[in-house]
Amino acid sequence: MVESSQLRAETVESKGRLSCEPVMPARKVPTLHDDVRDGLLSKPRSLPAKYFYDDRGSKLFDQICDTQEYYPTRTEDALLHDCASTIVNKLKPQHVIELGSGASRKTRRLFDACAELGCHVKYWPFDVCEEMLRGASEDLVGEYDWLHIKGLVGDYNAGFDHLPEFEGSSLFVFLGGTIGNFEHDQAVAFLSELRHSMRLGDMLLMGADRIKDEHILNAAYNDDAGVTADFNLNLLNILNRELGSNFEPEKFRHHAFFNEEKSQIEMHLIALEEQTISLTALNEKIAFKEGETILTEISRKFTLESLKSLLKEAGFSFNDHFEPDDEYFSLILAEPA
Ligand code: AVJ
Repeated sequence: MVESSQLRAETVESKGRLSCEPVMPARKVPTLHDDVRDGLLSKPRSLPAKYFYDDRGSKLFDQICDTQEYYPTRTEDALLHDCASTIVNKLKPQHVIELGSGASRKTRRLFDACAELGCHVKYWPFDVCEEMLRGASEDLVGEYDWLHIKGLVGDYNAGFDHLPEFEGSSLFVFLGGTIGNFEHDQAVAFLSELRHSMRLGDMLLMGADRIKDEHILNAAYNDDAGVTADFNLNLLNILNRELGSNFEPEKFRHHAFFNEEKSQIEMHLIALEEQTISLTALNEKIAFKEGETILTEISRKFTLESLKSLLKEAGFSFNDHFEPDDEYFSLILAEPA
């Protein structure tokens, strides 16, 4: 009896520290239909990488992170573990705003440091998926009894004009190396826009993957168990569902390689045979020749110098940098210039 009422009180109490609100888009973002018209119906064929993450895609991505070959997630996590208290000490933030927070797994490293240093921040996870956001936040308020969370439901590709006002200093975090999914110009535009919503004294903590031995890069996107291949091919199931198309994933093959000239991993789906696909929702057909490819993702790899210059171009000044001994991954701290 006592136990269950205590449990109930705790749930009510922690619920009081958690709420969600929508973030209005600052502009219209292209829909999947738009992106398919622009990217898939013209050559060279491509689609933005953001469409991978339906339920199955998100689960497959989690599985990728657990493969032996995919080093970025565990490298970034260990790095954040090591530098979190330095960062928290430096900024003493009142707010942590995370772009694309997902399951907020790595962010716990920051909260552990906050707890230790008595820096009781308010957390603002920003994600398109409200269900994921609520689930992750409920766990977090249970784990950290001082943590207040306001979930921001929205698409960070639609701009930051309608973010709430954060009173006091804020740490913006953009982890996972997702910045690598953007072309250079897109990355500059995205970061400049973010900078404009930041105030003097705020900081940005960004994770980015580094250029390294080509074999290690290639292996990370070609794991032996074939999880990355399934993740890539799952995009065709997503298209079938959203567009009423009739892709047969077995008639395509996963292909990922490091394009040294562009310093990026490219993931492609290659048609194994000639085939014609109907896109019912768009009233269009696509004729694939054997060997024709769809570029489904770029994942750019940086040097410390190229990272610094990207941030500079976006109006940030360098504050600090953290890397492991093998220099596999970067966490870079920058502030509005
Ligand atoms: C989540 C975008 C950082 O680019 O490495 C993993 C996605 N794609 N394996 C990456 C991904 C294939 C990942 N990011």
